[in-house]
Amino acid sequence: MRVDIVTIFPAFFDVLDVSLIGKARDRGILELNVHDLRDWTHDRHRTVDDTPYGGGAGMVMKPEPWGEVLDEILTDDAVLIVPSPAGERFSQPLARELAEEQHLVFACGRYEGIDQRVVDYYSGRVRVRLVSLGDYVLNGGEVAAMAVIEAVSRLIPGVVGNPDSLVEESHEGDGLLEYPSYTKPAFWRDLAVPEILLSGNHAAIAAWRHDQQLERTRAHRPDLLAE
Ligand code: 6GU
Repeated sequence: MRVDIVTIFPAFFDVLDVSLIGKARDRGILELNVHDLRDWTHDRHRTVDDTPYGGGAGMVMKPEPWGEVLDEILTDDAVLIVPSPAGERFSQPLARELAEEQHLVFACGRYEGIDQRVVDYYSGRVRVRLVSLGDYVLNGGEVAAMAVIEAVSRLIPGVVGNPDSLVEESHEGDGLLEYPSYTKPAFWRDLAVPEILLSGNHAAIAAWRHDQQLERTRAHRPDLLAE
């Protein structure tokens, strides 16, 4: 998969050199390019924003630099992802959908967003998705893009070492939250590992884990049970 990110803060994405994503890049499974939007400006101050038509607080990102960089980067088969609190909610099903794509382009806006005509223009040329992480406000699209990139790239075959670790997770399979996990030592600070996990009774362990999933989901995410 090819991923391009356009941002005025390229340094946000330095961390994509490490961990599983870094390894996937080294192994050629993932091609990741970060572009500084200011490289597509032409004025002395490398201006990317201006005041909003109609008035109001904050600044809006100008369309021209976006047009220049996206004309250069977008391929016909690309999906343009615009992180925005006004977008559809990001989810595991959307991550699975995006993991099938050949080319993702992230347009990370700052301030009060990007001039709407950028989305309108490219909607006529490629598939465009406005994507939100959830119902809270971030300063810009960078952290959201990072979350989407991590959720998507770990679903690409070969990125996560053991594919079994992808199926028993929260938001996969049965739609319940994950059960709690324990490892050695059997006692830590007077806290014991639940005895059932030491029993060797695999059916009883599976039943206990399912019970824990239900209890956790009821406590933290009753909305998932209603579905
Ligand atoms: Cl994608 N962007 C911003 N600025 N804030 C958000 C978000 C995105 N998702 C949740 N909050």
